[in-house]
Amino acid sequence: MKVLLISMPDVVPIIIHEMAVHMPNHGIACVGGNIDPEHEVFLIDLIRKRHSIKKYLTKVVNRIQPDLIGLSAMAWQYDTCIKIAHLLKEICPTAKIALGGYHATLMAEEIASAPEAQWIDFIVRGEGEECCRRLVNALAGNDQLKEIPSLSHKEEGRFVHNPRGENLDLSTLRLPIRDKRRLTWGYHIIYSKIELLETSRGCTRSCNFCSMKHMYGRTFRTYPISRVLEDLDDIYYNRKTRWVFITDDNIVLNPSRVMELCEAIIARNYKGLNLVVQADCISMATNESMVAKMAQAGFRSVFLGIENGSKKNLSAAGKGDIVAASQQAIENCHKYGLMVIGGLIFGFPEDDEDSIRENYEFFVELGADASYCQILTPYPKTGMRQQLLEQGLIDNQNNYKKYSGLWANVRTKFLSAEALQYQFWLQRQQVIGWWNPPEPARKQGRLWTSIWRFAFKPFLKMHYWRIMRKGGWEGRYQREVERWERINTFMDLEGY
Ligand code: B12
Ligand code: SF4
Repeated sequence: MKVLLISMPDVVPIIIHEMAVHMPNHGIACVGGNIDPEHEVFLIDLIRKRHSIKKYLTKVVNRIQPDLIGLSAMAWQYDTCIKIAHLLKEICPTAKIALGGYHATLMAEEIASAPEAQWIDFIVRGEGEECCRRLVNALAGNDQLKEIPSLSHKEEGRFVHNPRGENLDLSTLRLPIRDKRRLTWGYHIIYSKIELLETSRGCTRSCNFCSMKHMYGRTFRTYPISRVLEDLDDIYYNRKTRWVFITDDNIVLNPSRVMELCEAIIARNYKGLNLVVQADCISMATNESMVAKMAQAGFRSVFLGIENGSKKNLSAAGKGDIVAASQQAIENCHKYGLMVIGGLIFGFPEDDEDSIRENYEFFVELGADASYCQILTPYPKTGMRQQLLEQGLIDNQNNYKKYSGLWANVRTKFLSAEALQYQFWLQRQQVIGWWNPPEPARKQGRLWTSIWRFAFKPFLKMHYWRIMRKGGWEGRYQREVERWERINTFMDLEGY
């Protein structure tokens, strides 16, 4: 069997320009790596082919003639995913199409009964390695579709959803694909090569805006440390890549394991290794020795879910009061030279103009090095969505294309969705303003931070100054919104 796995081209410029970070999709790499070796597997990350999707897919699919094409999509990429499924059925009618990933998992029943089900043959719910491995074998005649847990397949033209399988034993999984079977290339973080690594899956915390509970339940599973090192060796020695983004939901849930993992990485003596990860504030605040060890092992940047400075909003998010923990976590990170990217969420029911500004001011006071700001998004099946539905605060319930964190799909008790969107943008410009790379960032990238400070920033300031002279803040905002609209509009997919 020939299997082609594809991730979506849609991107969000939440922290930085959409061209500045292009990472490979780890989901398709893991699924592909676990298909039995007698089958041929190819991977495509369409993020690297954003401007020629139809032409590129037509060329590759005609060359490979795959038997199965797997598509991976988050909620806000689903619209593009369906257009691509339609296009692929046109290019290669004999290929079967499987959907996997978050949206397919959370919305399997809805997808199965929607008109677009005509373009889809299978839905893989939850973890894909074992289900897809068996699916490929079944298509080769060596397994039975109806016996494969977590698979949705068609019988007499209608979808049947097999019962969900158990969470996988991570120690049994083979390494993800990063070799020539990956047909797209050029993955980078501000033009340094980057690869992805997974050391654990899941999270036991209870943030109610998060989709993870429906992927793995509230569980936390880890890969054996020897397997993590084998994977890191592949990245470091075979791919010759020094920047590694760790995809774990929350690597620090078990601090003693993090210590053990860091010791093992230090012992391997990788020179120039740079690790980037996301972590929760409480664990980073209460385990200073772990933070110190992480810095020693090569961790350079940490994304912290700070979310909000208001206790009321934190409680609405199911987070508990983490304000003091956020401060301590940042202090710990800075003490050991880790750059902190602080995640903030806006648009909770009680938010008004003042509280949005206060949240940005809170962020500035905290002294994190860069902000990652999103608007509260009612992802399908989350507790947050249910709460907001009950309060009548969701403005856009069904157009998932806008569910990327950049758009206001909700209103608050005091702001319409449009006003929330504008305040979210405006207050950010006024309170946070232009990014001034702090010392930890400058240390990590002297060249790009200098290019930003001395070339891009002055140019952009001049550019926006001209725009604002004509149209003020409103005029500049309208230009931004038009740009965001264009980012994920793919002209060659129009009509599908
Ligand atoms: C790492 C990560 C990122 C990285 C991106 C890495 C990358 N390569 O793009 C960063 C930090 C940049 C990021 C950004 C965003 N992310 Co993110 N991210 C994650 C995270 C933590 C891990 C993803 C991962 O690689 N997992 C490891 C792999 C192995 O697992 P996987 O992707 O789930 O794949 C498995 C299954 O889903 C399935 N599968 C997946 N695809 C397919 C396809 C087929 C054919 C099959 C059969 C199976 C299959 O099998 C795989 C193996 O078991 C997830 C949460 C999570 N734990 O998954 C959130 C998550 C995917 N992100 C999410 C979101 C919303 C975003 C942003 C939109 C946030 C924002 N507003 O900025 C952006 C969008 C980025 C972009 N593309 O422009 C949401 C998606 C929610 C949803 N319902 O769609 C998640 C689930 C977070 C959450 N807690 O809710 N993210
Ligand atoms: S800490 Fe992160 S992964 Fe865990 S529940 Fe909260 S948002 Fe989800």
